[in-house]
Amino acid sequence: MTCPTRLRKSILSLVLALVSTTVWGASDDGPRITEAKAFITNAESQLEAAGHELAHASWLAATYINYDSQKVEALAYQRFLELSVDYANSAARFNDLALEESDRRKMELLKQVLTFPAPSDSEMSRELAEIGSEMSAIYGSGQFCRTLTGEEQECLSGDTIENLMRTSRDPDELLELWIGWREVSPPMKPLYERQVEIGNEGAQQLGYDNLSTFWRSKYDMQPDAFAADADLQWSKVKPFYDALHCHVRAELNDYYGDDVVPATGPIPAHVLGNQWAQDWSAIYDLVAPQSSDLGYNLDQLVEKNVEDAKHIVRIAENFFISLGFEPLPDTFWERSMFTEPIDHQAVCHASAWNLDDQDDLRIKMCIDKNAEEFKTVHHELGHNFYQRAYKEQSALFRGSANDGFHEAIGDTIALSVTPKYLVDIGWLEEEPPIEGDLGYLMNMALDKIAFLPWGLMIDKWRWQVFNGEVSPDEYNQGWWNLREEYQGVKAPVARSEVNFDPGAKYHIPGNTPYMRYFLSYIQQFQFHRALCEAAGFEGALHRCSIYNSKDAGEKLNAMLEMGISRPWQDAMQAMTGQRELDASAIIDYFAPLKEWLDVQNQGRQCGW
Ligand code: X8Z
Ligand code: ZN
Repeated sequence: MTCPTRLRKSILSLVLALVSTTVWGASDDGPRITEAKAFITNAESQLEAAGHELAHASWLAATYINYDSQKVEALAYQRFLELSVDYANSAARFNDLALEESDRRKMELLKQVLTFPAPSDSEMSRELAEIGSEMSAIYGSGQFCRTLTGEEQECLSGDTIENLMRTSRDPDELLELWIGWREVSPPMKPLYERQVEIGNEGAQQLGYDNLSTFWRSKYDMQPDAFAADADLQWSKVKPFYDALHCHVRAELNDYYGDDVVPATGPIPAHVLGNQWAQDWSAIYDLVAPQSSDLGYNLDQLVEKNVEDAKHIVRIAENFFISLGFEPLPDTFWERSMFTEPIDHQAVCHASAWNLDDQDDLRIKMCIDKNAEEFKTVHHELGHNFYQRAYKEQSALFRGSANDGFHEAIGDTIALSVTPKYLVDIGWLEEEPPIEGDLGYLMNMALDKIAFLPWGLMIDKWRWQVFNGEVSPDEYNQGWWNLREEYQGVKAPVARSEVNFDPGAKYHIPGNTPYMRYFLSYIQQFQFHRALCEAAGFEGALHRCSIYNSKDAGEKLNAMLEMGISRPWQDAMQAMTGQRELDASAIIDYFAPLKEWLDVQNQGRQCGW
């Protein structure tokens, strides 16, 4: 039965509501809405111009480290900081307005342009800008000099040390390199402490409790809910990590003996084939399932089939072209840095750039011919193709749906570097038999699963530093507490607060938030699953390659083009049909390996 009285009332309130927004609302807010729109237009064009100036200065500072390039970068950065802080603070005056959704989003994004906001004080902006440039330069020009036989000295760059740590199996050498690289970071400690002080003040001025809440506020959800979701995903993958840790420790104990790798407790951090114990795939040979080797060695295939650094990039570019993307522009090939310069210092840590937000795409890398770098090149090009896909968006919407998306694109493509793909590009004659799959999965897990706790703990440490839970006289202890708790690794020698081990990882002096990689390592399996489905693939996910699939390319591009114009949940839905982060994809991918690990670990004492 209907109810005429209630109906009449609701029609009346509807009419009133319409009148109040269209007539009264317009007379009140109309001019202010126009003002808000003009404010956004100005902000976008000015930030864009200052951003381009900064991008060129930063490119110079990163590819040619010297006193002047640091100065030029710090000055450009100071200008950009002041401008963005100014806009971020001024945006608050439109808080009470009923703006249309996309303008409201832009107002929010304006607050989040910076990673480390400075307070509105030009002296502090200058200090913050100079600290940033100085720390990056210390890291980028860092070296470890060791004495060879006799008096001869050999100085090694961070990149060279990283390569040696992948291949060396001499525990004394590994220890020497591990300690040596960490001599680079103690001078950063006072700089870092001051940077946190200034950044916290800047975040507070923008209305956040501190930098920790500020950093966690960039995910279209409440900051605490974001942290809780990351913990939840980790709790789902942790049993897998524990099983991998258990097996790897047992095999390393077998290989190196009790003195170097005890059979119980955390694993010493220098023997996992990586300077930071974040990717263990370099020790595949030590831990591989003996009866199920993957049947080929990607390091050797790269070495055999690749002419030089540029050639690797061409191969990765070709993958994107096979999906339907346009080739990279000529300027990419002319302006990128592909190898470590021989006559000056540069920051070797890989990165991808778009200097004019249109087609001035570049990568900066010191490419070596090995499997890890082969994947990293795909990773970097993922950034470039994403940047180009969203270039038509307005300035504030040119960005990744959330920062994990940007990190996940190239990695998603690299998940398609399967044996079938290697056959397609002529590197293998035929696909190895299915019996080798455990070896393939082990190799992948040593990268993708081993990474997760590291991906999570770095920003856990920073959040604790930012909110004061870890004070400067506990920086290093706090770091190692988390490394032990999450990764189950320990420092191979005693550490103290004279050390600043966090600073020996690029993203700490470089001020790059790290949770993005944790997200990426979960999301890329969701993306891979969705794109394989779009490509019409049926079978085990780890065998799927989307190479040559225009359908997968279209699906990917539709998401990339959105930039950050919509909440990330919408972008996730466009690609996967899901609206949330979901560890089930990575767990399913590796399920056969988990079964095998559980059998291997029977009778072993796991945990640390
Ligand atoms: O820093 C990177 C990329 C550049 S965005 C090379 N990655 C993290 C790292 O090296 O620590 C990719 C994997 C994690
Ligand atoms: Zn990246």
